[in-house]
Amino acid sequence: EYNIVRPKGYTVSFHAQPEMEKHHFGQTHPMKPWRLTLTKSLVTSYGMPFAMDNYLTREATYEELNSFHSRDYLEYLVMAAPEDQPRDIENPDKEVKFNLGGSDCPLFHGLYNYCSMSAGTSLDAARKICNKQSDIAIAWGGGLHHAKKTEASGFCYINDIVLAILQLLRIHARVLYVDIDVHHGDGVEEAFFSTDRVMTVSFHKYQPDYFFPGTGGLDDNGPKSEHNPGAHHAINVPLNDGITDEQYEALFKNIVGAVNERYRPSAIALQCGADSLAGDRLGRFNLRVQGHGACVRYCKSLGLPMILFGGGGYTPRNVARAWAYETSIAIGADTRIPETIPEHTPWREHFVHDTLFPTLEQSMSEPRHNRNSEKRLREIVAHVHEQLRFVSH
Ligand code: VJV
Ligand code: CA
Ligand code: ZN
Repeated sequence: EYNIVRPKGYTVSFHAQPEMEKHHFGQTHPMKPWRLTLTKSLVTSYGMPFAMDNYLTREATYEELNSFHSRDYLEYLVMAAPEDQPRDIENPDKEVKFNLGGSDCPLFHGLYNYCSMSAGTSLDAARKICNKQSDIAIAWGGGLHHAKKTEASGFCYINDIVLAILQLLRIHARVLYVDIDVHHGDGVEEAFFSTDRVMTVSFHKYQPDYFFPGTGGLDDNGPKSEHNPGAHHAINVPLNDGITDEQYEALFKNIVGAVNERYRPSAIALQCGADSLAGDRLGRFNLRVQGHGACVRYCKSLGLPMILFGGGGYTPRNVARAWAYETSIAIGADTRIPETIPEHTPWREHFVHDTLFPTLEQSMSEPRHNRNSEKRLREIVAHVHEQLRFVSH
């Protein structure tokens, strides 16, 4: 028997919009908004809503989206209809305009509503942090880190993270952005390229011309001009296939710990893309739910107000496991929840194995070869520490 209680003197808010989960990118598209329903189902069956403030979020307004995105792009996004989706079997990546309509960012029914709900979730989370009504605000429907000011990219149309950080900057002098999605957080990095008020740190698989989006090399640290305040305020941690929990956790604590000490942010925005888990349809790493969650636990231990965003994650059962476990970390119930998925969990059969923590063997037929040498990881750490010497206290 276990008991989920509200953490004392500590507020966690959970922001979601079930309407968002009903949207479809297309039959076989890897991005499945339904994974959010599966996540909520697990969070609820473990009794976690009792320990949080739960909010049904509103849609972001056009003006709110316009705080980052250009009018010409937004106007097109409002107007674009699924009928405009090219039906060119020969050339499925032919896009219409603003990188919309290709196979990565298709035009689908209700696209604008989907985008404004995702953004609304993250904006509501940011407002709760700004008003000091939450210590940790959870927005699993957000985390769409590739979207650009005037262009969709990599399944992302509206950059809800940028919108949320812009809200945090009204109150917070310095915001730390951390990104554990298997892809490079290029849209967020680019949006805050020229400012020293946001420091971005992305861990990702890096292999230019092969793995999306191809940016985020070790030497990409912001503008090269020393006169630009954004110089040295982008940290990239390029990784290879097969990285393990032990390596990732050590790297994460070392780098995020050093960044925190040097930069002294007053708030953290953490993108928790679950495509860095073992067995992900698009991912390459060997992380388990515990290793992924350890990053969230470490950020929480820094004692700063924090937003947790979703992001990638293409094996829905594992996305739900990771985000439910990370919700339990936020409320401090991670040591008390049972490892066996509760009997009464809706769609329990979708989890295949009845544990919250599948082994690597349960996650994939054959574990991926680890191509991260200890020597290379030490070089990465050394480079990051070198960069941080240029960041003023
Ligand atoms: O690699 C790419 C771009 C291409 C052009 C489009 N084709 C489909 C693939 C190659 C160069 N895109 C990536 C985008 C990844 C986005 C990740 C988003 C996040 O997790 O970071 C945050 C939410 C890519 N990788 C795999 C696919 N696209 C892919 C897209 C499909 C698909 C299978 C794979 C789109 C439709 C369908 N199948 C039916
Ligand atoms: Ca990343
Ligand atoms: Zn991703």
